[in-house]
Amino acid sequence: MTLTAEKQLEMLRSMQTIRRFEERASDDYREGAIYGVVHCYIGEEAVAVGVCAALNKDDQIISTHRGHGHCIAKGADLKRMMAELYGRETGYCKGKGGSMHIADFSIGMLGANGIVAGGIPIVTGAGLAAQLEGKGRVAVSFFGDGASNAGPFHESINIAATWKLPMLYVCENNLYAAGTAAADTLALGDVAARAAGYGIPGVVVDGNDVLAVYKAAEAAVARARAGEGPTLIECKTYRWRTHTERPGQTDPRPQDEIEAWQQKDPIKRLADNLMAQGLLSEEGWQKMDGEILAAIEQAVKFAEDSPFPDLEAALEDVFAE
Ligand SMILES: Cc1ncc(C[n+]2csc(CCOP(=O)(O)OP(=O)(O)O)c2C)c(N)n1
Ligand SMILES: [Mg+2]
Repeated sequence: MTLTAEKQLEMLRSMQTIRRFEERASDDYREGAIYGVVHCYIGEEAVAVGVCAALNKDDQIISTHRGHGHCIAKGADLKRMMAELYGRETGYCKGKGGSMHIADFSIGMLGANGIVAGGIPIVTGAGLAAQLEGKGRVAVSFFGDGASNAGPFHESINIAATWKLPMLYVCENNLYAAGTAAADTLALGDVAARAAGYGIPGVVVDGNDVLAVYKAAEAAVARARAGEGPTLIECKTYRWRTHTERPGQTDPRPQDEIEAWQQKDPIKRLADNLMAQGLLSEEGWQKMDGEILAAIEQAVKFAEDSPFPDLEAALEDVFAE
């Protein structure tokens, strides 16, 4: 299906919102205003946005430790996200979860997850629920190349393939799991090749091309809704920043590799493409960016103006003792 200009502009806005949100979160983290750990998705925005653009609001997704992009792409509220990062009572988890635990069931965002591969079985359960309910909903698991080597990935994809669950398994192959190169842990060059072992389609997509990601997701969603089962989509991409935002950490990745991937900026690529077609002007792009920055400024102000949770609240919402 050809995407309308309006939809492509929406996708551009969503990708730029992720980038600007994280640039601000990173700055504020380094200044000590944000607690816990922050992992940035910058450089990988086209994956979350391309996939989520092919979903309905009631379709469900699960995220990873690098979760801001998935939240924003699924339509999460920037104010409640920023308040959560700031540890404030108005945040998505009342300020008690931080960056790696943002969830919003009302938009089908089942949560980020600090356990590598931990979200995959959970969202496979959501896929089973979707199948049992029979309303045509699909469930999407986002995970990294590192997670694709963990047991929960294999166990989940096996049962989803066998039971033909309406699912998308979206691997964000950014070539590294923290400091470990995928080439050192992946016997096959492509994670997508593993799909053959489970009897489902596996596709490799340029994860920095949001339109290509959308197209692959759209086909997989159609297959899932038709009752034909899951698809494994591997998006080749790259994170621009260090594994976490903690200052001073070593980054084993070669500088020229980082720079080469920055040349493949997914946001610039879509913006240039829209400009070449006359669907976006330089002024229009500046205006959009200005609106995004203003929304993020408001989100920060909302967070700063919100109280920290009461000390007694530490024992509320706790499900294990
Ligand atoms: C079960 C588990 N093991 C180890 C870690 C520490 N850890 C956090 S992120 C990460 C790397 C994950 O790599 P990948 O799945 O490729 O995701 P990426 O960070 O590249 O997005 C590791 C090892 C963890 N959080 N959970
Ligand atoms: Mg990775």
